Amino acid sequence: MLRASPPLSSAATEDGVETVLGRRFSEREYLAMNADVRAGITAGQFSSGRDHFEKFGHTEGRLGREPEKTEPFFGHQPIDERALPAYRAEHFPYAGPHPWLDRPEWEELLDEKLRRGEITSADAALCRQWARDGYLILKGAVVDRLLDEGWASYERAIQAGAIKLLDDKIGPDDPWPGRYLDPHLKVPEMCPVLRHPEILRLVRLLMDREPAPFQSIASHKGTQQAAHSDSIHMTTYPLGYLTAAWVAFEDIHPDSGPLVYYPGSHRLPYVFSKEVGIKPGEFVAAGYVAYAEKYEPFIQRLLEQHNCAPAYFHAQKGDVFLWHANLIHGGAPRRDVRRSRRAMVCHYFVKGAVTYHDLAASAARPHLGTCLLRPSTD
Ligand SMILES: O=C(O)CCC(=O)C(=O)O
Ligand SMILES: [Fe+2]
Repeated sequence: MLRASPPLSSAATEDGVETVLGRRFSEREYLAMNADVRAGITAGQFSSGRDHFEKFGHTEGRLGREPEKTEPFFGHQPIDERALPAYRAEHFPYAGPHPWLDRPEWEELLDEKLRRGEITSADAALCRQWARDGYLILKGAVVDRLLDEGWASYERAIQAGAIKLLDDKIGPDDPWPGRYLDPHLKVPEMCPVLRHPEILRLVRLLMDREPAPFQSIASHKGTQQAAHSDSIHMTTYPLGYLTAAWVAFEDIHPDSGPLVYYPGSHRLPYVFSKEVGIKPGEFVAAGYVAYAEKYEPFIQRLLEQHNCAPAYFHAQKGDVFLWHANLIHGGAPRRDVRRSRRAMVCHYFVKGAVTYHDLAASAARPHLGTCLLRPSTD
């Protein structure tokens, strides 16, 4: 079979990323993202992913969108980030627009969208559930093939030493390693999960803005994380433009320490570092000590005061749990430490919001990588 000759614009780099027809191109990522191209190579139609890209893919948007352009800030009240004393919630105005399903008039807005034919009645039902409960469960949203390919590649990267997991065992019976932040940066086969069209579509629907995938975390086992809202870790201005998606890579056993959540808790007030007495700089100096001593008990009391009852995500493989920026959740105790709980959690901001970490008092920049196209200025 003929090998396509490299175009003059091609420039290979040490990690296999090339410039092809003026675009950043990686054979491995391209094949991971395009199952039909893999099939075409097997069938002898193309000699490689690059061959397909040069002949067809470059005109078909196969590398995703053009490098992300920074979208203009959409908040009602602009701020000068350079003048901020610190990236902490108390330094941002309490200004909107608040996410449409968090507004008091959300039902009118929803009826209007239905009347104008902008939304289907099935999606309207999802929006109502989101406004009321702060979460959605998508049964079987991710097909086995994507999960199996993603996890197998993750395991291969671990075996090859490209990904190093912390030991993080909670006892001699615990066979499972610790979590890994942003596996999609090392394992392109995880990108189709992070950028799953149905997850992105729903984030777009719920936020009424364009999603910006921010971070992924893979784990073989339950986290036993105490109840929290992600908004102290990943904060937006205007507030509320964070969505999380927890994707089950296997059937989840109730004893494995499933995701625990508190339906309706997204309507409780947002709790930030200042409210619980964590000083700016305290996290950088002492890590999670103040968080464990001040924030976690505060949230526990809040849940008790409001009689919030826990629920557990007893997922089947391929199910996805989407949660609101302020839904309180955590990891249930691992009653049987030998049981795995393979999952990847993905966090999405929206384009045009200011994003930061209230707890760490620092700006949050997207962890751009293999499947998150890097802006050319980066
Ligand atoms: O997977 C879990 O147990 C909790 C994960 C979590 O809280 C998060 O990633 O935001
Ligand atoms: Fe969380």
